[in-house]
Amino acid sequence: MTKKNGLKENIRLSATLASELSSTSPIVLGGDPAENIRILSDLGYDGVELHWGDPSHIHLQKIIETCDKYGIVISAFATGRAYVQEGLSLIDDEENKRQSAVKRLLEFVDVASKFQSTVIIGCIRGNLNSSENYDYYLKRLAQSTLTVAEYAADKKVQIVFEAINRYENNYLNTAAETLDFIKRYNLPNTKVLLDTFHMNIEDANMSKAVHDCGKMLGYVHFADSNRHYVGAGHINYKEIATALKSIGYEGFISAECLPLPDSNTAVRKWIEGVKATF
Ligand code: LER
Ligand code: MN
Repeated sequence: MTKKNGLKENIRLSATLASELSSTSPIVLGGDPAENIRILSDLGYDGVELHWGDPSHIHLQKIIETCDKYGIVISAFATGRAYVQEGLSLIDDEENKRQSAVKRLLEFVDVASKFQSTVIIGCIRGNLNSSENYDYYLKRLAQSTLTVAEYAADKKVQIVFEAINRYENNYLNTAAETLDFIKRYNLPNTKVLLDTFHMNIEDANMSKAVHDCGKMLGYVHFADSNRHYVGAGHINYKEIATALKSIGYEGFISAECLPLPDSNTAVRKWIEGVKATF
């Protein structure tokens, strides 16, 4: 594993990139991928996390050429924009729409398999109409996710399922719920994604959540309590770093934070904050 970040741990650092910025999304970099990848490389990042709703819309050729030039990898493909922009949901009551969401994730897996990247399942899980039908919809989510996870296992692509706070998704909010979902339905090749911004809202004890996931932790997003860069809020990152070290975490930690006060400052301060923490 090549690593540029200088941490002694086998942890690689990545940052979120989309075609454009939005003031409400935690995408730290937007616009020209080549320029953004160069900026990440200069700062000592190892990877880039791509946020597009449809993998066929990503100018991958340009991204790959630049990644190769600077020794950067595509850490993960995030898929939530397919829900936010097109309404694709893994629990849709309309079977053809549910299948469209599954098909989209299979397309992401196909692309990810070329780059040994992870595929993130976050808000594409959709939202429940009512909490009374929790078990019914959880089973439907498991059925959808199983199709994706089995396909991904064949292609050696890791799937990570993200615990997301209640104000964005109305189920699977805590680390424990997300871990239990993966285990209960025996989802192959699927691990948990913990995002410190969501954990700060949902998990009573953030380092316990990391310990409870243990080897089932597959990917991490770092954004501070206000969703700014690491160090801009009140999350105790020392405790989280200690927990990650003690479970022997060896995956990516990605900067999924707001581009504030501006993208360049946010990516610089984020990596300085992480290095000061480990
Ligand atoms: C996705 O990783 C996430 O954390 C969501 O909150 C994006 O809005
Ligand atoms: Mn996240």
